[in-house]
Amino acid sequence: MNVLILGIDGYLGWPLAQWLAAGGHTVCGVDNFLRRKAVQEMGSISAIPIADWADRASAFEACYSRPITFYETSLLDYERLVAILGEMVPDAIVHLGEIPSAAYSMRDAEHAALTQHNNVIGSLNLLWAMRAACPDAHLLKLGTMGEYGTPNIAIPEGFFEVEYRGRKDILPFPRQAGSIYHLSKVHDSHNALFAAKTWGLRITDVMQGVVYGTRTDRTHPDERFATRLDFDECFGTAINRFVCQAVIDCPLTIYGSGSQTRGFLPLSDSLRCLELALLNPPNRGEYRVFNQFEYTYSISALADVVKQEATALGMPAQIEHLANPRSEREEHFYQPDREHLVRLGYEPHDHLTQVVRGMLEDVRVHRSRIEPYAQNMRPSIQWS
Ligand code: USQ
Repeated sequence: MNVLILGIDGYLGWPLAQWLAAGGHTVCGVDNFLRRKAVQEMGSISAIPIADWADRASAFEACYSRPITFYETSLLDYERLVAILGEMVPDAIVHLGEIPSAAYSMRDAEHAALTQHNNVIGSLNLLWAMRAACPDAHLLKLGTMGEYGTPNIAIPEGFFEVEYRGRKDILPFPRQAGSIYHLSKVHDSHNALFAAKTWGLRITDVMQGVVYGTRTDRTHPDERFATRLDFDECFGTAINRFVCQAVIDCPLTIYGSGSQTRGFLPLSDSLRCLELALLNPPNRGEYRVFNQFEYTYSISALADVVKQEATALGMPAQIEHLANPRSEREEHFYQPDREHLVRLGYEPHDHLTQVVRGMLEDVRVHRSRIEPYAQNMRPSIQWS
């Protein structure tokens, strides 16, 4: 399969390129290096050193005996996007090319507008470009579990049956996003559903939980294949931050009570599920939604696992409850479905302890690299 990865230089994009190449697929990619620039803007770095694109591309060519076609462009450049799709004629496009941070989008008006403009208009351009250049391709687009928020009922996969005033229908499940970033994903989902219905595009919208991890089952040992691991308050996610905090002996920063619960999944599972979705494309005109996570955990439970594993490795970690900088429910019901990927062959196993231990081992060799950035562990962006 010929797969175009948008956002190929990112946390998920780079290991996905390796995963798919190792699985025999042809991979090409687009990126504008916005993630590298945004982490720099936060005054931070990746805990694990990452190679620049030229080195990544030469490592890829040496390992898989074929070059990787790459275009440096933003999805905001519509004409360029149409030209790339026309040239590549991909069987599938994996869309990871968005700003992924809730906190970044809540910094100020400028970052809120930047996030929504980049994400919503970039994705809208992609839908129009696919219509023009490759209407038969499968769009595998990364949404987020955070689109649903935390309703007081179970969360289905995208759609649910409603009975209202004596009539029934199957309707999109309400989206109640908790940040300007998560709202950008909601807007994307609406546009994608419209494009499938109106232009006959085939689209899978993956509502992904929080991904954690440093390696995958298919990560090549050459360090140029390493993916980034962020720990700053915007681009570091909960477990990734906790691991980096434990390594530099900084208290694990639980926001509020830590009872807030989310779906989490290791990096390997994320990529395995994306490949499963690619191998089982939807029909023309079909817009389907997959909820994607391994298990749900409270933030406190995750911090306890990181603390326990770090202590076992000789890094006695402390936990600190900070005033929650976010507006989010801490005590809430949370019961999302995730059957669609299981039906395609995904087998969730509880890998949390094992993966956290591997992360601690991978990160601790970079302790002195992270230490000068310890101030990035404390949150400063207030939601309200
Ligand atoms: N949290 C802490 N301490 C921290 C960091 C986070 O307690 O140091 C808490 C937050 O308050 C929140 C939970 O952990 O309740 C998750 O926060 P997060 O920063 O790990 O993840 P989030 O902001 O939700 O966003 C991340 C990715 C985003 C993806 C989303 C999936 O950045 O791209 O869409 O996870 S989900 O959370 O399912 O919406």
